[in-house]
Amino acid sequence: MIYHLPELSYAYDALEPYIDARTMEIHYIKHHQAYIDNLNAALNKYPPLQNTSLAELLLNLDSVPEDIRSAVRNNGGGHANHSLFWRWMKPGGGGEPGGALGAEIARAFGSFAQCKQQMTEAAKSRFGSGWAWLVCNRAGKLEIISTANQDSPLMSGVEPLLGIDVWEHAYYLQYQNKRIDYITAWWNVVNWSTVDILYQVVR
Ligand code: MN3
Repeated sequence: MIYHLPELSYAYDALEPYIDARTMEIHYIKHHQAYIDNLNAALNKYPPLQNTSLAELLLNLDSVPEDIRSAVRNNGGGHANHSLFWRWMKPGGGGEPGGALGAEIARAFGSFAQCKQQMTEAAKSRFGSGWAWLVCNRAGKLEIISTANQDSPLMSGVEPLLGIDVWEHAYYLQYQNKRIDYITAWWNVVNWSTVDILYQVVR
């Protein structure tokens, strides 16, 4: 057992009415834990890989043994993505980023509203399961992208600054098929402090 469920810094019902308590509980305890269990099981077959950071494994999937490559990609990606996802939300979140991050968002997208609109569109139009991201790309520029399944931007050497999970397990109990309602609500719980911390590291 090398990877563990990170602590959640708020209660399951803390993000209501935007994210319901039952969804939070199942998402965290069942879905995230399953990614961790499957990742650990895969790495148990290759103990030396347990000393490699998850970011390194994801960036160099080609050098991961083929029989566990898909497991590492899906479950390692799932663990990396969800570990950040919980920190990207907080009760009383939302609003707009300030400081250097706010300035860079305005410079890159024209305005925060346009950045939010682009990310909302990426999240809405991601077919099937996946994520939409605000990332800092290899050229050091902010960009909106989306990925399928549990693929992480880290796989292409791109740093995720903010991500929204648009798998149905993230919203179906409360929003059913209305993904856009979930996305719209989610902006009210975004924890810009976490985004700012991540941006300080990559800028
Ligand atoms: Mn999820």
